[in-house]
Amino acid sequence: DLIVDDDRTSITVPALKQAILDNLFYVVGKRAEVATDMDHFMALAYTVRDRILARWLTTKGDYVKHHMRTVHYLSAEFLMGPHLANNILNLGLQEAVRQATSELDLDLDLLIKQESEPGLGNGGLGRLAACYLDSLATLGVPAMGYGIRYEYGMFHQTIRDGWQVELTDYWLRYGNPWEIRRPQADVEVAFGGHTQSWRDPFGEYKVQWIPGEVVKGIPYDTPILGYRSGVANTLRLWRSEATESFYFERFNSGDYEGAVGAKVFAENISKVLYPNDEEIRGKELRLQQQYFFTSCSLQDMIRRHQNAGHAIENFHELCVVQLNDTHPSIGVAELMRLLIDIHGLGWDKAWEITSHTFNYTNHTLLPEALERWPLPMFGSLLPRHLEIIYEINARFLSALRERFPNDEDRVARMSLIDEHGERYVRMAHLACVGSEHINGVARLHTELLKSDVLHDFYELWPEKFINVTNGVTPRRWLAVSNPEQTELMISKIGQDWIGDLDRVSQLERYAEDSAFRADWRNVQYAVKVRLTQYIANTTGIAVDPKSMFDAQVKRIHEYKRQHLNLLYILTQYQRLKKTPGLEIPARTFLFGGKAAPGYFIAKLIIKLITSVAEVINNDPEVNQQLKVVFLPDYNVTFGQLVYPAADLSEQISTAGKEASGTGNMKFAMNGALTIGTLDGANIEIREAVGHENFFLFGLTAAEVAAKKAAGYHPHQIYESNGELREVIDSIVSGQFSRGDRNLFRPLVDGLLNTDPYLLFADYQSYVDCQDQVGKAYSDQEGWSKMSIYNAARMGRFSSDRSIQEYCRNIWNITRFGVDAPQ
Ligand code: DL6
Repeated sequence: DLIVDDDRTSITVPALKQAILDNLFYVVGKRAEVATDMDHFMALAYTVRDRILARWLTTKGDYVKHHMRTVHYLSAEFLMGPHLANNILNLGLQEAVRQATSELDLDLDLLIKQESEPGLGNGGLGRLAACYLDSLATLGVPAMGYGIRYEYGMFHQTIRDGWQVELTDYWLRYGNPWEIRRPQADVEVAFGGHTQSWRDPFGEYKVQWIPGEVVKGIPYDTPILGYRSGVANTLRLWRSEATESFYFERFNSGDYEGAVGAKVFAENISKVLYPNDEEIRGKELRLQQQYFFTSCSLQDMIRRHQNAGHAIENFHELCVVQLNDTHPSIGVAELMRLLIDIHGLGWDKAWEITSHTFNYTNHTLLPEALERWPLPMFGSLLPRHLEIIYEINARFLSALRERFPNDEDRVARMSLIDEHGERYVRMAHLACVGSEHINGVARLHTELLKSDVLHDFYELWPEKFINVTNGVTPRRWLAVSNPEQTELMISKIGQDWIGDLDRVSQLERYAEDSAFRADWRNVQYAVKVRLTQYIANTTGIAVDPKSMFDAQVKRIHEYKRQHLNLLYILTQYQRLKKTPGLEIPARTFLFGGKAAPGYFIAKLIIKLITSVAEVINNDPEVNQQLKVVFLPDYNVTFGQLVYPAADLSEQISTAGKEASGTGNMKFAMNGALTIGTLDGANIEIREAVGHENFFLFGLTAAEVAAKKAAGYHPHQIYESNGELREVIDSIVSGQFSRGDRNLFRPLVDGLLNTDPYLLFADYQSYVDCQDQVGKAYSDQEGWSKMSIYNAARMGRFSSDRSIQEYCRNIWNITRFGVDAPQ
């Protein structure tokens, strides 16, 4: 069912073998006798890419030929993960490639491990973008991803003396076999300087921007192959470079420092990803990055639109833009500038196009994550855009005053400019005003946007607000990462579910089949053995694959409450010390995640996890029943090992804080049970898998708000709860810090005094629930049933479903697919 393009890209085993050898010689430039594993990886990657190219070029041609309305997903982050295994799966070449490599005496799994992952994202938001690209291509939606080709991606994390230490991630060291540089499609982006205005001979007001600096954006394209759809869309990432003219002008006039400075300015823009997931304050380079990739992308879209023979006036009919959070929201002002200053349209027509082009996804409820830029910085970097924003604001506020007369408080709250004290440009407001639709990423999150964070905008434009609950791709997160479970599932229900996860429900009936449950457990055990070996190799810690694997992997953040998990571990530790031989099922607590480099408390949480691990793992009185492991450098590659191996998934954020979560979906799809709060998508997961198959605890979002409003006193809880008090006292006593009573004081004092994320309020409920989990795990038959029900009922959480909703409810895309052969 796959195309054979020609002899060069045939998919027979002999052709694949020949191609690997040819690529090794002609592209990598090595003979097999001296080639390293990395060389062989490269040769194989080129072999796979060769087989994607025909699909890629055909897809592009078809979109143009059929004038298809196309989605442009603008995101400052794409956390793609390694491509090789995923591309092999999506091409349907798993068996052929395994056979070909084995006949060449190559270990395919070893080659797959050579690929350094493009870690061009922090966490949830960037990984969601990657899942969505996979689904867009799988469903044949005309789409393109646009972002930044950071030279240094997310930092590597090592642990020294229990603390996080950051190392740079030069992911391009050995080259990137998937991308193609397209210098002929470069664009120029301006910064700084000033504007000039005049009236033309017809009395029209005209503005020209005289920039201070101009840089060049060079696109690097990566094909994104759909799962057996025959479609390959494009991820276009921009690299910033100096423009020769700017550089040479200064050079020729003898201004060597200026010339070098211009080059440094240009190249710095795409140099490094900011490693903060929720808060970036006032960093000018970050604003430069945002404007750089957004401007490159919009100019590119306009050029392609016009090259295909379409009029600029129809731009919004064929081009739709999704803003992945506010990071590209400067695009609203930029499209206005391009349409008016460059393409000569009037304001009203330009606004009609712009406001029908953009849509905005919000990804966070944390107030500190709502982006705003200090007005002086914004104005000096983007003087023309500030003028345009003032004009958008003036028109918006006058319409607002008409609708809500005598309500200046509302006007001040909704203005695009924050005028309380220092002045700021509010990027979320710009996104709301300039977008046709605004969406949250889980039902509760969208409701909280409407009732709280964006309430004024909801009152003004209720029809703009839509919910699209997140989803994840079952290709990477099940078929690629859990081949053992995948094979067992295929043996019972075939493989259609990989492309249509709703069909996984056929697995339900096997939950009551004891032979199947035994197979399910055997598979789970094999997967845990794999992780056990990895843990031993990376940390030297021996864990028992028969113990319950209880995992919390995600960014380290107070609202995600890794330290609540620790409070339970310490509670169990105290109990075991008091009552040796206490009957509890053996548990291995697995943690993984990075802290933002400047977030001290998050780093202290890592230090506490590693310190508790050291004490517990070395205490022979407890270490048969408890083990604690912090796995360094959590990333996509490592996620692929952890999600399949977990028995229990920790989704324990304070209700009302986690927008959706997507790790919660990856775990449950792989058969883990969840212990969680009613937060983000947990609520919908619990509904889907059944309340009886989910361990629920904690306050609801409404109860959290009410408790805070009524005055919350964590110290009283500490006083009245004996087990909690003992745990807190043990941390303060220096038991986990070699006698140092001060080390963890900032963390503990924060909990005792304010506890903004209500750990103490949820402590007892969490402990009781965890005790229930322990009991449930002792009944292995019952646990397996619940595990199978979880896996079988996760169809809704495929990113394919999310993308179908975006197409229907937001993008108005009805034509899918291309002429390309499958
Ligand atoms: O929507 C994807 C993902 C959600 O699942 C998480 O709940 C949310 O925390 C995350 N947000 C970010 C940071 N974003 N900003 N701004 O990654 O988005």
